[in-house]
Amino acid sequence: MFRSLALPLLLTIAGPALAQGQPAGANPIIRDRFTADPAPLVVGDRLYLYVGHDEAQRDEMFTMREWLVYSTTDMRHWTDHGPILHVADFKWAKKDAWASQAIYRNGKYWFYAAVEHDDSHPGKAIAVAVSDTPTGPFVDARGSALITNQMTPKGTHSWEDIDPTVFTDDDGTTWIAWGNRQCYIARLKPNMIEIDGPITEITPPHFEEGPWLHKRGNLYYLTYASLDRATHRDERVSYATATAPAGPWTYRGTLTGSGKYSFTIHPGIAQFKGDWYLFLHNAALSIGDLNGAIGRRAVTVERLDYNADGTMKPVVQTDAGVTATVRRQ
Ligand code: FUB
Repeated sequence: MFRSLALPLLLTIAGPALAQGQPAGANPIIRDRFTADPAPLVVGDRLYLYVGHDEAQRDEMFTMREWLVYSTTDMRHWTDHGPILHVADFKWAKKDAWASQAIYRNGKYWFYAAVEHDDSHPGKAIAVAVSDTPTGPFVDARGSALITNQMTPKGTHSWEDIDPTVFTDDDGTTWIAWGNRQCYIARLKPNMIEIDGPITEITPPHFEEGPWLHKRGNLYYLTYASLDRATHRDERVSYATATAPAGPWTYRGTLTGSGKYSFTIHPGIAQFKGDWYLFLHNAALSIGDLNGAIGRRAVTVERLDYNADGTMKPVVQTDAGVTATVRRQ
């Protein structure tokens, strides 16, 4: 269906060499902590990257208590702004600082994230926090969950309502999509803390989790972690396109393979200073005696290119990341 990725014709290493012998900006881009579920947000000439902090010890699955934010102006050098929010800041949540995304609207920064709700609404839920700046401090914007497991009764498992992605269209409507196995979409009210109207299921083929909405030209993209259990053990990234956020969505196939050593993968897409980027995570980082694992991931970034018809060119995950200047045919 798609043109295959042409071999790089030109490779340039940029930026100063790091102690480990990796050029600045090579993958993984954060090396002193395990990070997952990257969500970029461009504000002026700076790109902010919101991530979950993976703190799993030994063979723990996920131990995630807080979200961190980093920023860059050149896609090579990253500034650590520290933790911006702890799961305990949502008084109604029990645990699990899972995937998130921040968006700017009405003069404020809105941060949507998956957490585990307390026993009043069992299951995963989606929280919303607000700040005057992209680096916080963020505070719970509602004092309750925006979306609970009980609001999507079709789902068969308790972690169905995770991984929010938010996108404001040219007409000013902000949409939120989310899900695990089922993918849902709804409008947000202009106050950004309430769902406006119905929740619609838009589950594309092999949808597993981690949806990401973006628009380029007149085309909408729903990019997501996919799992074809008949053929693959680990998630890959797939995508669908549409001419309206509510769909219908047309499946466009896989965008990437699996993240190195990782069951999960999580796309985050942004256009920055004229180029498009695809953020992902893998489990290829070791820190001290802790190796990468399902709950010890590392965020990466690759350039994203489009074909003339709007489809995205398959992305090969590399160690060089954006430090390689790639010219495609
Ligand atoms: O990081 C915890 C969960 O794993 C995320 O919410 C999913 O997208 C997967 O990456």
